[in-house]
Amino acid sequence: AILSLGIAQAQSPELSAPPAIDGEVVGDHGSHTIRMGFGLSEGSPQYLSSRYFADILEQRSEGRLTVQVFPNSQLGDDVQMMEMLQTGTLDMTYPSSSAATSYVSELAVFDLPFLLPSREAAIEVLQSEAAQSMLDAFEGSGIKALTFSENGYRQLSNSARPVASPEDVAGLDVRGLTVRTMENPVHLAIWEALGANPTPMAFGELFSAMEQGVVDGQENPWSTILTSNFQEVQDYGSETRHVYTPFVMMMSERTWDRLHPDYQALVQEAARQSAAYEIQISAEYDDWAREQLEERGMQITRLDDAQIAAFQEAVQPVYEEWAPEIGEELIAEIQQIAASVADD
Ligand code: KDG
Repeated sequence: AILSLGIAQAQSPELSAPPAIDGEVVGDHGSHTIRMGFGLSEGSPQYLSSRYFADILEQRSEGRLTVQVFPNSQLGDDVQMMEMLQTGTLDMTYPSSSAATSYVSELAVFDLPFLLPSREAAIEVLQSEAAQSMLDAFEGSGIKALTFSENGYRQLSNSARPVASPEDVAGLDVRGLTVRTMENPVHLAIWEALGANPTPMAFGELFSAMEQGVVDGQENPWSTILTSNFQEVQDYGSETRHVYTPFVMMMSERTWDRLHPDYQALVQEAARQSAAYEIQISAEYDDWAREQLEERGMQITRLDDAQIAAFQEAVQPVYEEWAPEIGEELIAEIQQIAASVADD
């Protein structure tokens, strides 16, 4: 039994420890249990940082605020859980921004391909006023958006063939890859432009869809691919970095309104602190995950600048179609923030 445990517990990366919890203990304003659900699994940076969020609340409320974390889509998918927040049947969820564009259309700016050239630029954008206004724009929807954090750069994986070009996605003599996407129209447009057959699907259904051959592939950060064991059903990976996806940590407005203002302030502070921690370990985890995937037999294709440029060119129609919809001004503002980091 001990041996099999050893095998099940995959090696884990060396991640920074969460910062010590400091700050005053908040006065007694009653007890609350907060239930938070999301799609990723126990090993993920998202999960680890949500545990840190729980610890901050618990310690600083002397146990009066407790957080129950439900990973693995146990309570539903991103879209369903946001609806549960609106009706007050769930307190918190933590989806990709891409799942929330029907609430705040500006969030779709993050779905534009090859928009954010580096993590540094992406993080600067997440901390900008423009990003804060996107969180504020949830007001009135039944959802209180607390903070952005990092899902990360999305990479293509598939079970059919190595992919180094849009032609490999589209297939010349063979059919185009069937690629699962999030339920987001910009993502659909990206994979259509690349000649794939995009198939939107909830994250929780993805592993078995790949196992059964319903889809050939999917796209997610290396850390998600590893913590979801996708390498068991995906032989090929390509470092496309085609989209940088944030997460949005959010609470039901009904839950928020029930909390004493001191508790609200604590929740908001803990959300920011745990997001900062998540962003830190997400990068550490992602590098390690790529190595691990290779060690476990995934053949990963790294793309040089010219190869990336070919992908960029192929997805230009996505900008033509979506930029007017998302807002040329917003896109320019985000690009400017990103460029200010690159120029540093
Ligand atoms: O916990 C987050 C997941 O529910 C989901 O948002 C992950 O990027 C994701 C995907 O591909 O669905």
